[in-house]
Amino acid sequence: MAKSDVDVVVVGAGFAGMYLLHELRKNGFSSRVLEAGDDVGGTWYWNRYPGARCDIGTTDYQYTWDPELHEQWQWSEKHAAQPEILRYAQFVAKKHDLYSGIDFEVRVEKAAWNDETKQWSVHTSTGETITCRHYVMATGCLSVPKDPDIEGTDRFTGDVYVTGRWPHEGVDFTGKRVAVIGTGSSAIQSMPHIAAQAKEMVVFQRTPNFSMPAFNGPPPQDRLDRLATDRAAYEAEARMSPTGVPMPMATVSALAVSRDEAFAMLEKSWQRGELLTIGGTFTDVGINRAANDVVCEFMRSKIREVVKDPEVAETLSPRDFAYSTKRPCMDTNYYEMFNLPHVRLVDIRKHKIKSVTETGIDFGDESKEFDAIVYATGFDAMTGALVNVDITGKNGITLKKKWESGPLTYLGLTTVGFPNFYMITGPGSPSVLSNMMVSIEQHVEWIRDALVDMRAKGFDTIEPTPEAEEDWRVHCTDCADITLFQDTNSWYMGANVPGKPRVLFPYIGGVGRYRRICTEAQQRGFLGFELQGNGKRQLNPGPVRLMQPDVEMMLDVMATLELPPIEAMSPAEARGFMDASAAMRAPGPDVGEIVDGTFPAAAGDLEYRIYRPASAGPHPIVVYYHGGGWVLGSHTSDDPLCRDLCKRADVMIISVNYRHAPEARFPAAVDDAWDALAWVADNAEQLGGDANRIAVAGWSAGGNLAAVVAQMARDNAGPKLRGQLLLTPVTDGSRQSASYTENGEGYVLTKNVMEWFWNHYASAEDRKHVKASPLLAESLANLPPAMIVTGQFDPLRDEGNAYARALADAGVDVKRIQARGHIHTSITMVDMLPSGQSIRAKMASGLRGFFAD
Ligand code: N01
Repeated sequence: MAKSDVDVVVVGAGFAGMYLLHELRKNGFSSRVLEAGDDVGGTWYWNRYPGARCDIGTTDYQYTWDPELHEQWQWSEKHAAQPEILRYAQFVAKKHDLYSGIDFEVRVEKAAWNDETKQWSVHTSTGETITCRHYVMATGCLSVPKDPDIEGTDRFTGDVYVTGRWPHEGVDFTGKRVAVIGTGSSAIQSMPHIAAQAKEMVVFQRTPNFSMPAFNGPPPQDRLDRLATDRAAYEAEARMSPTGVPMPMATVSALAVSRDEAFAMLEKSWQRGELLTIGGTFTDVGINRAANDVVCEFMRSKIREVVKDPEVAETLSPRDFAYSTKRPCMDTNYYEMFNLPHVRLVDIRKHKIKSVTETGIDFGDESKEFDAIVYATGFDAMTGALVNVDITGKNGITLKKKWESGPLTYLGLTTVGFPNFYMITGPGSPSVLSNMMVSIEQHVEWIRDALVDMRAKGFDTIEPTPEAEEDWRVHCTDCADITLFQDTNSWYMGANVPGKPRVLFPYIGGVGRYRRICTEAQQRGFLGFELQGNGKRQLNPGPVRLMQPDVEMMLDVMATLELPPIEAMSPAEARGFMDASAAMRAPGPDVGEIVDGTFPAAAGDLEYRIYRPASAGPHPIVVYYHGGGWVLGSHTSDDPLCRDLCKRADVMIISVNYRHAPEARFPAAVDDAWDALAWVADNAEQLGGDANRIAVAGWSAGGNLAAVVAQMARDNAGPKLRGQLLLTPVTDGSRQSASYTENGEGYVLTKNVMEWFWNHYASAEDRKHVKASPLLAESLANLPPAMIVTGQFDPLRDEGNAYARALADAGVDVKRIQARGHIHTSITMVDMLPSGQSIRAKMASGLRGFFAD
């Protein structure tokens, strides 16, 4: 007789529930696993439609936790078919005696948290109530078929099939007239098999999908070789990769090569017959629509190569969404099938389905009879299975109610108000955007480790903090915002179910990054969680330090390059290194005109570069000072940023050079910066600008100079400045603030590099001078309006913020932008890091604001 009070209840006996059961037993937790089906296998138990296969190869879609399995189980193909995957699940369940721990044909109907006993009560379809300390939903992301949402479906008297609930005994369509509704993965895999039997098949397509041939056969030799040589290394790479499948990292933009070259590269990816290779061919398929269009065009050319009727080929060609923002499909003979005389494609955008009738389907101006209708209309994905169970947390709040406007989770694993409640591959985790096996194992292990740790420390409950949940929501949104997903109506966005909130349900920051964040949360004393038990309470609200995904990706790439530290170089070497780096960056947008020249400064002529907008002048003028720690850079070194600001703000940017340290130490740069401003003010009209609308701007050391000359202009009674835009400025060289400790290593501008800059520029005494450390000025009153941008992971963050606060205290109009998840250099990386765009848009709007009369 099974126990009705256990440590853990797990819902679902797919790959997640099975592995969790194994780990719970191994670690001495009592458990009940409840499964609605009559066998293990989860998605592979339910989805038995003909042709069902896993799109992730067998080299990657298998458990890694039992090394013996690799000897004991041999996959027959590159992409395993559903019966083989189900047999594998059964094999593992038998091998590890998992069947004895699972109750089959039991549905969980209700689960409620009792805050007095600190337990969950789980009510099942058999009338049993089970109490448990921890409650885990391992119910899968695509397990609840969605309502087809078509008029008259219940009227049809012929045979009806749903791909996600296929009869176990199979279906014989021989001699039948069959309608298939939907053209997602399930339809694309099953239709060639149905067509092979049917007398006639009509495909009702609402949105065409991208599909590529699976080229099924033996597993790829290169992957087999890697596994044979060093399985552990292969698996470790998978766990830290973006998708959970080891793949070479793309290094080139789709826009950086000719169309022919791009197509040749895509052809190579195509020939591999792997789901993720096409999208991974270039660096920017997921984030840049023009780059994505190259892939779309390639995919459409493939359809035209196979489908003989050009009109049918065009109908099958996706035109209105970016590649991979709807799940791409893998097929065997899908497009070839449309060349068969008994297969017909109906575009229901043109010939709308009016109704299903007793005998068939009325669409367009036709009424057609069928013997069978197959609904391949998809799932209420990610949240369907979770909110279908009546789950009530603290204070009587149900999960369904809490998630009315979209799922809120911390790490996609837990949610506020629901203590000791866990989701495996829940919304807000990589889940469906990853190799599910890798993600399942990671979640199971995270939950196992949490339970073991809590038990060891005597805690009974764990619940995320509202701050952590909000941080995670913001981070997920940041990640989604730089991709193309949000423009597409897909089930990833909840768009396939009427009334579902429109958000990107899975986490798109990547499997490896996600794992690092989850591990860090656990290792740093359950960061973002509150734990209680035995009269003890541990609250560690955060902060959860989350970097913009593209910034982190860039840091990852830089880490692989093992670049020499700047502070180990001579200034000449460092300048050469910076010039070489600058040559590899994206150029930035076109502007109306670029003019180079020189201006007279006290110590001789210095160069400037003018960026003029395409619009008619005279334009407001921004005198811009480049970054580079007073040691590196020139009037052209921030070229992409200057172009971007010129274009966005419709202002003239005059980037001026100044003498550099150590050849010319403090205050040479300040003197030159001042001379430049004075010269621009005197010559504004000749330069084509508006003498009454001048502002200063600068980045880093240039921000320092801009702040200093703004003070000098105030003290010298002119030139009159309309504003100062300071991007991650140096404002105080006299001491190092806390952000030096937090961000002193690993974010490009390090504590050591900054010290190297200062040492070249100014003596310890000079650093305290107000012209080196503008924050130390006696008064900051009467300075021009300021916009100050600081990066969360910048050592200079605190001194930038301190300057903003001090200006505001002195009555100056200050706008502060705290660039979440950014480092010192990332905001200037125009056309390389999309997450900087919104910050630069705000900077441009700040500039416009300075000049608005
Ligand atoms: O479901 P889908 P699926 N009238 O939502 C159409 C995974 N999977 O079961 O796009 C007419 O993709 C709908 O049209 P539209 C995989 O992640 C994996 O095929 O909404 N048509 C769409 O064409 C996959 O993405 C594997 O305009 C209607 C189709 O039905 C996910 O499961 C295999 C309609 C639904 O496509 C879901 O795939 C299979 C209506 N009222 C699935 N309602 C492998 O790994 C919906 N549609 C191999």
